[in-house]
Amino acid sequence: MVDFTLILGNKAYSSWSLRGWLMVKLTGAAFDEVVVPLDRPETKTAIRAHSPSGRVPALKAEGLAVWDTLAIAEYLHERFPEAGLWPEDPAARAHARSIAAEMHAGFPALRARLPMDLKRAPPGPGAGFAVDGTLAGEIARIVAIWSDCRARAEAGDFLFGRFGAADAFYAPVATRFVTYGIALEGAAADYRDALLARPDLREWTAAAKAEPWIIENP
Ligand SMILES: N[C@@H](CCC(=O)N[C@@H](CS)C(=O)NCC(=O)O)C(=O)O
Repeated sequence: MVDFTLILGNKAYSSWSLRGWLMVKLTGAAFDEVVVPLDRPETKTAIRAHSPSGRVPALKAEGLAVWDTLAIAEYLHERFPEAGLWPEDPAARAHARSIAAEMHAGFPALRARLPMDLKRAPPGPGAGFAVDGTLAGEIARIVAIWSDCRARAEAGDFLFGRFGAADAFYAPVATRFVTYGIALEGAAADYRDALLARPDLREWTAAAKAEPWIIENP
């Protein structure tokens, strides 16, 4: 039995923390949480007490710290092979790692203009966020990734069938599409809805809404 502690940022705003948390939840392992409020004078020092990078999430276990969501995914996959973080089939596994890495390394306009904000109320009908230029291209790329994966998936509701690490990497994007009023259709809309219906994401969102901290976003 290993004791895990997951170091997180605010649940309302820290999309990387959400990714890490969903992956640890998927293992079924018990874990403690430490939430460090972001965007404060003491934030960096508080995170560095746990995570040498000064960023969250970080997973503390077995006398070590594992930081960065990709490293956490690989650590959990090795430690809990039965959890299905990555698909069993090698080709699907390579594809899942590719799209997770693409999210990890890319989509700068999405991050800058649509930061995750679970306290934000969705806009009314017809009042969605203005999407143009680079952001439109990034959203089209995400829709293409989701649609392609769903067309290949033989069963289940997620990118490679059952929920795994690749879905955790795209889960915060589903919340952004709702809170910024970005309309989707077809397989991409169905996939967004499957993510949002998950009890783990609902649990995180309820905790996010109950947090006392507010960070102003665009
Ligand atoms: N590449 C990192 C990104 C982590 C990251 O940027 N986390 C943000 C919060 S979502 C952070 O720690 N910010 C701390 C700060 O800005 O002081 C990962 O995959 O975990």
